[in-house]
Amino acid sequence: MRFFLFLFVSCLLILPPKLQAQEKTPKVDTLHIETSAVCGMCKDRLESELGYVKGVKSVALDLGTKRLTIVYRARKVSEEALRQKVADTGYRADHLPANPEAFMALPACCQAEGCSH
Ligand SMILES: [Cu+2]
Repeated sequence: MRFFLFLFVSCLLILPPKLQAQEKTPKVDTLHIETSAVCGMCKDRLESELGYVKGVKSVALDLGTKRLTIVYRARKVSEEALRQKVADTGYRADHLPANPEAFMALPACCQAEGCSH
């Protein structure tokens, strides 16, 4: 038990300098995510939901390819967090399946492939 406490305290001591080092190199990255978006409503929904995420600079969904292009600051938000946000909005994000509850909350049209809105 003491050992774990020691580890925990060590982590606290080691982490801050690392975070500071990352802050010195502000970097903007671009991430592409394959989604299961089907229509213009999906596009609006995903773009606005992802737009709220801290660290995200811009979001654009190409409905032709269903690909989401996100420009973001890597030191503020991770790729995993961005994919998770897409999944939590009700859409598949690459290999991450959509959150079932969020998916069921989508309008019926948005749950089906081939929606023509
Ligand atoms: Cu839709």
